[in-house]
Amino acid sequence: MKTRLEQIREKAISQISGCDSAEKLNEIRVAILGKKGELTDLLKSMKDVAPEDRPKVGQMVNEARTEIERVLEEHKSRIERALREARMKAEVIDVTLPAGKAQIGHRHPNTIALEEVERIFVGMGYEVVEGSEVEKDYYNFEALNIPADHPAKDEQDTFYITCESGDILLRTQTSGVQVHEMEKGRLPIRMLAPGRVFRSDEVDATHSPCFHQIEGLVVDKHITFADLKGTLAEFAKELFGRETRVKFRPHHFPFTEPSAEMDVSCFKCGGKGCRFCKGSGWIEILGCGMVHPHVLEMSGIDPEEYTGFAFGIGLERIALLKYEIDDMRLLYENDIRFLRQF
Ligand code: 2NL
Repeated sequence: MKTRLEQIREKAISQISGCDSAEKLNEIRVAILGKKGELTDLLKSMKDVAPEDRPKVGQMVNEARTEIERVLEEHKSRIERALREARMKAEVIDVTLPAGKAQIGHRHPNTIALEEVERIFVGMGYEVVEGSEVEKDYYNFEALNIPADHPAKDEQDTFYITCESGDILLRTQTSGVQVHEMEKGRLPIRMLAPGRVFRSDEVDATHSPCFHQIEGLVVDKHITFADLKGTLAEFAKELFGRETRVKFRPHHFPFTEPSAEMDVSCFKCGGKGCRFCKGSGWIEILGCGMVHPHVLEMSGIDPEEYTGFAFGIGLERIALLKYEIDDMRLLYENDIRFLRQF
């Protein structure tokens, strides 16, 4: 029995020291110390030992067990230490390596143009107000004197949102923001309403189903068409250069009366006519007019006491013109190589 014990002990120690993984170490432990292990088997043969020798033999088995457990434990920590060291070696960070170049973004031409327009009007005392891109039919059309049979209301042109009431849409202009402002009844108003607008258009060089508009509104006592002309002429000079001249052509919008479109003298050729202005010397930049009395009235403002002017500018159009970009699609691709040029 003593010899057998000695054999088990020696075999165990040699197996353990030759082992290189925690899993194998556990297998060895089960094979020797487990329920069906060799040492456990040996204990079961105690019945064959003479009763007077049993305490001595029992002690020997226990000592062997304790030693094997100690060797197992020691070897386990050795394996763990080796693993940890190998991992640390692999993970070493070379702090002297040059840093990778971080890709930084760039402001979008739309953003640059918008901030420029906002700067000019804020300088004249206007407040910038942002509203909701989802609007009720009333605020987008009806309150603006756009009749129910107006072609703009056609489902071909406007994105309607399917819902029970059927009167929710994606705004086609930012005018709703100004209607909400007029309804609050805090007068006078001098405001700018920039934002995304939506129309059911196919994408091409000059169209997109989602683009940006900047609308302006002034409502006060004694506002005349002269105020509109002076304000927008000053805006054009600030945006395109002091030498810029403006020209107003009669136009029609349902929400203004009278209405006009404003052209600026071509900032490439100074008005002589070139490829940029298609030979005319003039470039169209916005639509404007005196707020229709009916529009004021619907929002609770007395048109006998108050008058106003309003205008709408296509932001993409300004960005394309100012930065001489010939295709609107470039503005939506966000290619950093393109954006970095402005
Ligand atoms: C254009 C024309 C325009 C307005 C927008 C407006 C808003 C209210 C009342 C009256 Cl609340 N008018 N907005 C007025 C004239 C023209 O936009 O061609 N935009 C790109």
